[in-house]
Amino acid sequence: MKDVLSNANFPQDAQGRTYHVATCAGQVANRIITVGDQVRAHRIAKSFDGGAPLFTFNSQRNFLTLTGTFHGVPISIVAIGMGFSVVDFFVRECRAVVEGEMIIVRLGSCGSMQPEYGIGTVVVPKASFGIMRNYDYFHHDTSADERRAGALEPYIITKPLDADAEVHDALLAALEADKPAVKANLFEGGEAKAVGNTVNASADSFYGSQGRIDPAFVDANANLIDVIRERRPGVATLEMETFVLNHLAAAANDAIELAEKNGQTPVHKGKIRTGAIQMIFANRNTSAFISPEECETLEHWAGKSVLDALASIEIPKERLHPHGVWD
Ligand code: R1P
Ligand code: URA
Repeated sequence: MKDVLSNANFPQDAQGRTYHVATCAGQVANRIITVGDQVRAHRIAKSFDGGAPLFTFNSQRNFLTLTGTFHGVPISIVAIGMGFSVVDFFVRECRAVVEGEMIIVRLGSCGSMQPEYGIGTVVVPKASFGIMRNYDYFHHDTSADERRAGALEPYIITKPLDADAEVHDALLAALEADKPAVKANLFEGGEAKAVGNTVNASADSFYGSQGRIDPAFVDANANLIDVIRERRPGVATLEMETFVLNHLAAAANDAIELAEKNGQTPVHKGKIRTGAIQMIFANRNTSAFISPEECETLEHWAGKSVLDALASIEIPKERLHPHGVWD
């Protein structure tokens, strides 16, 4: 690290660059697409006006920010890696440098829990819940009786949190408007299809808390998939970030409402709205996994659709960041 940072509570350098994402005001747009994978980020950025971003920065902590315009509308693509904690870094640090309203859409891969959604299906969830490993269950001080009595369960399953309804509808409409023609040998012999109004589960691991069996570890998850299906009937997809994104948006919006209720000025003058598109890479019903050609087809379709959807959602001028690399 070469920059001098100050403020241990929220470290930033003299230009206002944050510690991990390492961008400052004017480098990140109000509309953001977040992905796990840097290859996907660069692929989507090819659809920016002029075929390239206006601003590119890959931080020392591997958060890649690409900001450009699409049909003249400023949009940032931020590749964050995987898991709950990177979503926290990303949302808080981007919130700190963007004034006004934010619309954040996650474009990620996922596993399918529903037999009718195979490889080639792209899902737009209306809500997401969390699945977390309950570390105390595995602690050596926890008695077998506590485990048997169910006083401690190995996985915590949260209540669902909604995505923004307008963002959901715009994403689904954009996907449906631009469905790709698909070669017969792709997608388990089926077509590329978009499905909306589904429920997602975000887990804190690709492995244990998604019910994958690994004899090298004690995971107590042999029946986890059944438990998830029983507690949250209709759950369609499993991935690792969307729930935390919805949670942090709700926490930010609650902070604004609380400040206003107490007659204070909120730190930021705009709410965070969220949505997600999830591409099925792993079919947990058939055990099929996506091929590189299928992946490229889905990422192209879904990436272009998120750009179309984000550009179509109005943000009033007074709730936009006042200046940026897009001016
Ligand atoms: C696991 O392979 C990763 O893939 C999914 C999960 O949420 C997790 O991040 O999303 P991305 O493809 O966006 O990374
Ligand atoms: N990402 C996940 O988190 N799980 C899957 O099964 C596939 C992609």
